[in-house]
Amino acid sequence: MSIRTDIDLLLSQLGCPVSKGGLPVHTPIDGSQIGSVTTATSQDIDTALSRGQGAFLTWRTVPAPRRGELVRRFGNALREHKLDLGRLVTIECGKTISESEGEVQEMIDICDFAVGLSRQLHGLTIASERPGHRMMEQWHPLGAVLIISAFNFPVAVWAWNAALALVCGNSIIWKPSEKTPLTALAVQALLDRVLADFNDAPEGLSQVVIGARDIGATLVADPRIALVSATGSTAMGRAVGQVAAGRFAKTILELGGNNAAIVSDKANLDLALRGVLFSAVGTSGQRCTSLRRLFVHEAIYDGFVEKLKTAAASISVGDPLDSGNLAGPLIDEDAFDRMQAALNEAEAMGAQIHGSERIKRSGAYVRPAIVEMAEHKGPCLRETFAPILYVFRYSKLEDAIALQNSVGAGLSSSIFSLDLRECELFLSASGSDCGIANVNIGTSGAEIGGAFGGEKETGGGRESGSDAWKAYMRRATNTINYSNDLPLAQGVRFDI
Ligand code: UN1
Repeated sequence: MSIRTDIDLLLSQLGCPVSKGGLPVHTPIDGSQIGSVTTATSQDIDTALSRGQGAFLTWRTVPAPRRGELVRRFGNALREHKLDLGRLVTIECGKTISESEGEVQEMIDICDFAVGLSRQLHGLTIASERPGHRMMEQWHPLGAVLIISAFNFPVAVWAWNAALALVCGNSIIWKPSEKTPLTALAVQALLDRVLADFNDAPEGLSQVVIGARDIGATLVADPRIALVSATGSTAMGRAVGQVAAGRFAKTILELGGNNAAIVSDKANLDLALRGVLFSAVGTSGQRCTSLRRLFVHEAIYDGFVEKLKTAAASISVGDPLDSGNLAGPLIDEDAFDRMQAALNEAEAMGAQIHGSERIKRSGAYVRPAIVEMAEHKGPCLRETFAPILYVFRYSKLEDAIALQNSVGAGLSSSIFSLDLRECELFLSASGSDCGIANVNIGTSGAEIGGAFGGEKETGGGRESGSDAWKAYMRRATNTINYSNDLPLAQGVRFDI
């Protein structure tokens, strides 16, 4: 079966009408066109914003556990269609089938989490300093939430936001990457089917708006959007953050990473090798959590790096629909060019490059590159969305931690060590400065139960688990006087 036929079949199984429009959609598997979609006009955007706002006004009055019931049903629809949706993700963004099914599982997991949360959106009761008074805080729905998602996690990152936003009483508008609009339309079609059978859901509760950057910019600037949750590059986040700040809108920014791992001489080296490889090579280095820099202790450097080079060279890179492959293609030729540019820059600085050969077939298939660097400079200071792992030698852990922290991004990090003091130092206030700091696992592949996001140029936002839901609500502090007096706080007197 051709990919084109496969995709039409998948879309119909997912209940998504095959649309035709002016924006062509390509598969990175062989670069061929697999469809085309319609981009939103300014009238469409205006209509979506008004519908989104109208839907919010109704949805916020639906009891939260009932909102959770909608998300529960959606989670079940995802369970039912996990394989079809996973295959669609593979075709549209090129990650392996196992990773795509994992991505849909991540959607299911966050739905389960959000269902439980729908009965736990609670605030505090606070002791008042005034007699006959009580203080409390409540969390209320916020408004229409704009979700801007990237091609590399075309559905899971939307789901983190959508599931929480919906149980928190908000409406959602999704601006997916223009590289992966079909998965967005398919997911929306699944949700639409659930919504159609759900009495309390207002029209326009969840909408998709397809288009390029300019459409995202129009949405971000509009006062009908209460919260912008954007995943993508630091440059995109800087632009989005500034426009949103100009009108005091809330933001959750989940931007670039330049993630590092430290392999100590006291590590379980076999385990470290596997952890490093998955993080560096998985999703062909196109996760925001992908491992990009590796600090290896000098006492084990030669042996470990030799094994790493051999293992990286043996990774089967090829058709991601073939479950025997561990890595698929890069998203497009531009991504390949950016990888080459970074490698050329490293080479000019005297780095030793192992791997990185282009595999001769249509599509941007490339072997992972292990790049031994003499200095922590140049291309390793920025995120290149490709399987490049820059490797450095260290002698003192404090120095490795300082170098790890010396880049702009602050998303994910890890240490491989069996020495308690080393691990605790890494996790301490003087350790990793990232939003995610792991021990004896790699930098990628986080579970949904924790808050996901990073510091510095990663944008500071937190999504997914823990108390990330609070960003999707507004906090109201209430002071209630049940006495017949009116004492003022701080002992202030105002006698009339
Ligand atoms: C992303 O790359 O934007 O932790 C998200 C991970 C995945 C999510 C990555 N659970 O690698």
